[in-house]
Amino acid sequence: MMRELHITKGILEHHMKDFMDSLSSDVVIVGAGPSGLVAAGYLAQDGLNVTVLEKKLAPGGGIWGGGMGYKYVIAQEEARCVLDDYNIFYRRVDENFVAVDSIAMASGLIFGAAQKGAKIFNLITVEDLMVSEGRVRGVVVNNTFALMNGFPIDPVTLEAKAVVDATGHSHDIVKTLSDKNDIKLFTPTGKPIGERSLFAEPAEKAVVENTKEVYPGLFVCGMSTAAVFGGYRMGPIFGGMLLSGKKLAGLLKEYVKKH
Ligand code: 48F
Repeated sequence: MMRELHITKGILEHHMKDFMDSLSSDVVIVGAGPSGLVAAGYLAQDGLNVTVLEKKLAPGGGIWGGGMGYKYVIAQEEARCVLDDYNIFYRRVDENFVAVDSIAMASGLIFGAAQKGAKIFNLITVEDLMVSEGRVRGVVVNNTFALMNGFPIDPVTLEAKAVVDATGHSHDIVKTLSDKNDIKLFTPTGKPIGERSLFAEPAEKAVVENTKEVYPGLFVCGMSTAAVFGGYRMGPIFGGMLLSGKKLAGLLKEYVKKH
């Protein structure tokens, strides 16, 4: 017999189990765009406890819309290995580039990261960080609807050995850290430098190079690296995002062992 009670109980029990498992993660990734999802999948595949927090209803960030709503994005040959690891299909443009259906890529990265074991939560906004004794120790989270409505509801906290700002252009997490605390980031000015106009080739290189720790316990990947370290934007070419996520996973595997 179908009892509605069982439906509700099933949802609450499983959600709460996942959320309890995320109270203390190896890595919390803020933002479920391409770079964050790729990092999450590789880290989870290696057995780390990874939590991804996405403020919107649909994870996927800036992938869905392709270029100006035309639903393909481009990836370089060097990044094809990530598409293959996530079983995402593509069509060849020439020997250097492939074209990827943006809807297949967004859904493939989301499903791939979840299937590899990352816990992805939507409708949760990271509004602040836990900072003490010179390092980031976790995130302060709230329900997106509460924030959208301006309700005076206090947030809760999730701790992590490492936190990642994968929030894209807005670099919300690094910005909040820098604005609210008298600290120096690992940038030339000690502050976020700000993103520069579009210049695809150097932008793609820089996004991978600048995937790194920006303050003890806080890492950046994807487009937030440009805002933090003063990189160019690149438009709808996504190889740098995929390779940034892959590089970050490599860095964090070692980092988590030491912390
Ligand atoms: O912007 P986004 O897709 O991140 P990315 O991995 O990729 C950038 C590309 O999509 C594109 C590009 C490629 O050439 O330039 O822009 O750097 O995804 C960032 C995600 O973070 C979420 C936001 O909703 C989006 O899905 N986000 C932003 N701030 C917060 C957040 C926050 N405070 N809490 C939770 N999620």
